[in-house]
Amino acid sequence: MCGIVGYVGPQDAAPILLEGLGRLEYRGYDSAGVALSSKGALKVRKVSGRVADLAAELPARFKGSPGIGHTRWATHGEPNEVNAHPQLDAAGRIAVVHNGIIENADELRAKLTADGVEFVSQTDTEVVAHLVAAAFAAGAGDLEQAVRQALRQVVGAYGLAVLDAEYPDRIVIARNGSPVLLGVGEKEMFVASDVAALIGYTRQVVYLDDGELATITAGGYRTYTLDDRSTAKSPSTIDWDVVGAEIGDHAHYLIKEIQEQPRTIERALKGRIDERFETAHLGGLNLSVREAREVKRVKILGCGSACYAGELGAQLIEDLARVPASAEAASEFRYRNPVVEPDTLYVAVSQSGETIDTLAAVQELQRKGGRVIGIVNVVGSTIARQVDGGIYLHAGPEMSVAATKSFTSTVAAFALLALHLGRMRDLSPEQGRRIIAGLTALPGQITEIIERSEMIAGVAAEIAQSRSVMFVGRRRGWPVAREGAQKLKEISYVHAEAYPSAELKHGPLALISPEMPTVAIVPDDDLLDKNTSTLSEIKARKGPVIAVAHRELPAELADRTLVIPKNEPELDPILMSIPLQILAYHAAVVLERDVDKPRNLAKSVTVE
Ligand code: HGA
Repeated sequence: MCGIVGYVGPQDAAPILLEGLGRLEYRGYDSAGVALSSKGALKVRKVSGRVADLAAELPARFKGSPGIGHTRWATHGEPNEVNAHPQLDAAGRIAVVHNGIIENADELRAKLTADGVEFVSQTDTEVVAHLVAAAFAAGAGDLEQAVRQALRQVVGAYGLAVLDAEYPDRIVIARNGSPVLLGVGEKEMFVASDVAALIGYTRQVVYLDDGELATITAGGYRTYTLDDRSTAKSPSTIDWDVVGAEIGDHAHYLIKEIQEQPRTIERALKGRIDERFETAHLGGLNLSVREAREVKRVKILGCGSACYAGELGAQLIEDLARVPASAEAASEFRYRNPVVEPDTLYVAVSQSGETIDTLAAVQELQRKGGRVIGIVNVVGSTIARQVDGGIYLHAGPEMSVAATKSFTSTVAAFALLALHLGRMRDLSPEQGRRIIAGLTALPGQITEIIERSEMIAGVAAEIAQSRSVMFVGRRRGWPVAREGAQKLKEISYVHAEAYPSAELKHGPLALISPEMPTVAIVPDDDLLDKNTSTLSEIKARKGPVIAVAHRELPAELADRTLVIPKNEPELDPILMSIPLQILAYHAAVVLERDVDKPRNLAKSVTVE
């Protein structure tokens, strides 16, 4: 969600801030703003709208350094220019950009108002600017002390950056629950809420931890805590595939990321297949063979597509390792006082590694002594650092809000984990070889599906005209159906529902009519007869059927079949989800939606 960028150094900050904010656009936002320090005063510009609108607003003389910038995804107060960040104190001396939510903002606002402060915005963020000013009024000796005093009164989540006209050499940054990191340059320093903003500037970053603050100046940085204890931190180098973040000649990031999947699956598998012992080698799990053998249960947590990928992961683990496994929405898990068992392995799934609900679930688990591993794409992200071990997807930056390559890579990572756990239990070498052969066949088969995009686009144009679409699947097809429905609704805004096929007649069959098409996942497996019965039931109610299947289905069962190549039954879901991504993409294009930045959504959900 919303983004923060900051710069201090010899260059003019504005172009750097605008470029950084542009790189964070994919996260979703509704307004943008920047503040610069110039000749002892602050210059501020904000717009309700896009970063390009902000750039167009800036006069040529809008120059200075240091500077801070923000893209806002409103939580408190409607998205408009006044509520956009930076938020200022009454004197216009202090500017604050903030991601997160100040939970006691009302209380603080009331207290400040009683002291005579007049608020101009409806945001929770504005209280921080006034609190910093109040700390100075109460005698704080420097900006760091004022920010620390202010934040000691704040309850809630924040990643924030503070600029003070009286301290034109620095920016003070703080983190509690919402990511911020520092970028280390040559005689210049950056701050960002997401490494994407720093592409092209530096690969040296310092991640702040919760409860930590930092001061950056052109000459370097210092990190410390709220009670001013120093926390020495050295930079790490980000492994960021710059090319991966560029849109190239694709119309949208989404289609680029769909088409990248042969390569991203290859990268997820690279160096992890052990042909000699027919198993997977996962160096980052930090789990000895003995510990892995003692795992009695696996519980997977994620939100949205990460949760659906987790449902497929649970089936893979049960199938291959015969260890009971289940997946649950992290956003629910964290609030239900879960029973945490020592012999359960918990797996947190998050593309960004910043999903606040998943992070909170991880922290709750660790507080109760649970062992958690992560399946994460963004290296060095908060969840990646918080967990006890894990598997990186290495899928490269996923810029489009809707998950595509991260979904399939997550399932591939689960297949490796399941193979690893399976081969140290009862999965035979022959079965291990079968799965390895299946995994290595995936990239070529994905390419074959992508080559059929034109036919899928034709079906998408029909689907786009529907008000509502049903997705059904059984067993492994069920999470595929859920993810397919999710993709369609999030990017095309066509209503979609997913049901386990056998549940249709327990209710939703009442919806089936010639106006409501059904997308059915129909793999050529032992449940084929059951699945074809479901199709007959739908066709008997004159519901149009689009099947995703291994061979063309007869007209009495399906109006259209999206034929995909056959892999191993356990791995088929990876292939079956790809035509559904392509279907959703083309439906969204036909409907002229903002494909990469669907309304109301954000890429990494860092607020509750
Ligand atoms: N609560 C602040 C910041 C919003 C945010 O973090 N969005 O992701 C506001 O509403 O301005």
